[in-house]
Amino acid sequence: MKKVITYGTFDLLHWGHINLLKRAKELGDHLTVAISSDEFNAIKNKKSYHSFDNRKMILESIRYVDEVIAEENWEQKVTDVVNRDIDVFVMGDDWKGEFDFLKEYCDVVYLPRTIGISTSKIKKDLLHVK
Ligand code: C2G
Repeated sequence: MKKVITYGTFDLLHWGHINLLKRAKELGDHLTVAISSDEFNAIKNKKSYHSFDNRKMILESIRYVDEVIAEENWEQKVTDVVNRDIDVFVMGDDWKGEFDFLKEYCDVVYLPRTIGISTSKIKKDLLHVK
């Protein structure tokens, strides 16, 4: 079984996230998503609208996602890849190059981001809605 993993906050889930998850799953047979905890989000200077528990529940309902785990820190990726027998690590290409150190342990794939949508765009656009 070819195992894939990806990491992210996945707040205010949108079609750009789904495009990423769909393509990640197409790279193998099993997709694990590591969702940033609320505490790790603070380290990333992100405040998500939905709590970790609710973001986890939403991700677990997606057909492309087989398992959801917590992302607590920047350092856990090697351990996750080794301990979970991961074959492919996937991220959107806004992260291109950032995780090449994982090439020692698995394939590293950066997929083109979906243009025209982002959680911050949603928040900004909604600010002006009456
Ligand atoms: N993404 C995408 N297209 C968009 C928006 C997001 O492909 N329009 C991808 C991102 O590239 C990322 C994933 O969706 O691979 C999740 O995006 P975020 O929730 O913004 O994740 P991020 O804050 O970048 O966290 O350790 C890695 C970090 O946790 C990544």
